[in-house]
Amino acid sequence: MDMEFHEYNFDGLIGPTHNYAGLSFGNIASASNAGAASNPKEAALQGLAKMRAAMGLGLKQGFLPPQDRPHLKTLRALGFTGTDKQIIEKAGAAEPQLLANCYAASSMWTANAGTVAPSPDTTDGKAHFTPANLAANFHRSIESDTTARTLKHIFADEKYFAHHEVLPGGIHFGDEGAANHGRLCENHGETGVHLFVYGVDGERFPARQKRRASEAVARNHCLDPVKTIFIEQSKTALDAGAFHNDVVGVANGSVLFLHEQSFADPKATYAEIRNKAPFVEIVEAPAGKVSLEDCIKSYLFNSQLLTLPGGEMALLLPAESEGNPRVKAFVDETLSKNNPINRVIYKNVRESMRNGGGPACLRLRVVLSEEEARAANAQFMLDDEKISALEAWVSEFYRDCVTPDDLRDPGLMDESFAAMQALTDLLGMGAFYDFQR
Ligand code: SUG
Repeated sequence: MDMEFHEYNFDGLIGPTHNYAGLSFGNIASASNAGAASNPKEAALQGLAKMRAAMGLGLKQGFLPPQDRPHLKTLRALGFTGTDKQIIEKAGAAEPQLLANCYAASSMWTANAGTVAPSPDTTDGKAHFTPANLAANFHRSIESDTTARTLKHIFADEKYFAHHEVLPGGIHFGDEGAANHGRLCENHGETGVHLFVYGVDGERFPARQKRRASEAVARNHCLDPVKTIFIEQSKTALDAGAFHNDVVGVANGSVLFLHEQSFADPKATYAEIRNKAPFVEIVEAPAGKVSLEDCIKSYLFNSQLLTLPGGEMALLLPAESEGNPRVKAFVDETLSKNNPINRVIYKNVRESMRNGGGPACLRLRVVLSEEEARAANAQFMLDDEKISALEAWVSEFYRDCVTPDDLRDPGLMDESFAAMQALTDLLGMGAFYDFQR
């Protein structure tokens, strides 16, 4: 068996209805841009340009397709009847905010699609997937069915891949996927140590990830308890706007890169991490140099921390981080110090950032052996030809402006479904989406 493992980043291809509806309580960017005009075409092209940049570094890149929006199946379940057009008109007149929930392109943030355990870490030697229930926000909770279908479609071979049900129980087992999960390892193919970060409601904002959800995922994924750590997020970080832990920290390989106020009890947590993962290098930003507010605005820690083919690590950061002098200075200092991080690239993903989604939110990491990668559906792996085809698809079908009022126009639905039909044709997916069934 071929034992070479690589990290594949599966980015969310940003969908044609990307808009700013202020749907996510506790996500400051989402709230402050509510009602603004979005540019779906620009958003999707920015996302693809980020994927190109990662590929340019010699990294493996895949993508998850967007979901069908507006989600008519949800609107029908909520009692809106008639033709597709009538459903949009009725919902738009009676409950415009509900309609906006059913129009969200939020499946782009695939760090929230689910949690993944690579095969070197699981007792049955398969890669395990649990789609996230995203119960904390209505517009995100309606993603999980299609996400489950998508993951099974791409990782279909039961010889290599195990799929679990979305966790039951709504917010009692609120699960936000990989955005609150990290994996430390000496090499991607060695058994990893899993960090599961959960929250407890703050004074201002509710916690989305529940400890018992993280525990259930760890059980489902057949992880060795000696290699799992459950960590409480600090309420200070949550209340400052870190609605997911990946806004204040990221783990890759041997490195944990984070803000000193990420965890409720950093001292005990670092001790446990050092005990279970003795190889770890903790690179911490002191609040005196970079405040939590700077982190939330710049998304410094929502970077992709990437192991390059030569073994060194690069940070892929949003342009907002370069624009903040304290953050930029801390990045430069990190690069100059004796640690594996010695490259940085800044990318413009502003359309996503304005809804609180940085580079790390936009990708789901899946560590695969070469054999497992060959067993995955090649349609969702990127090369130059495929990424050019997706860019052409975006340019043909996407609008460059969507305002809240536009969501009431059934014409936007027609365009969105035409785009999704063309995408399923391009990717050989058949009648995949609810609107096609
Ligand atoms: O769940 N924003 C997303 C952003 C998710 C970011 N992901 C990670 N941190 N991994 C959310 O809050 C806003 C949609 C709107 O308001 O229109 C939104 O869903």
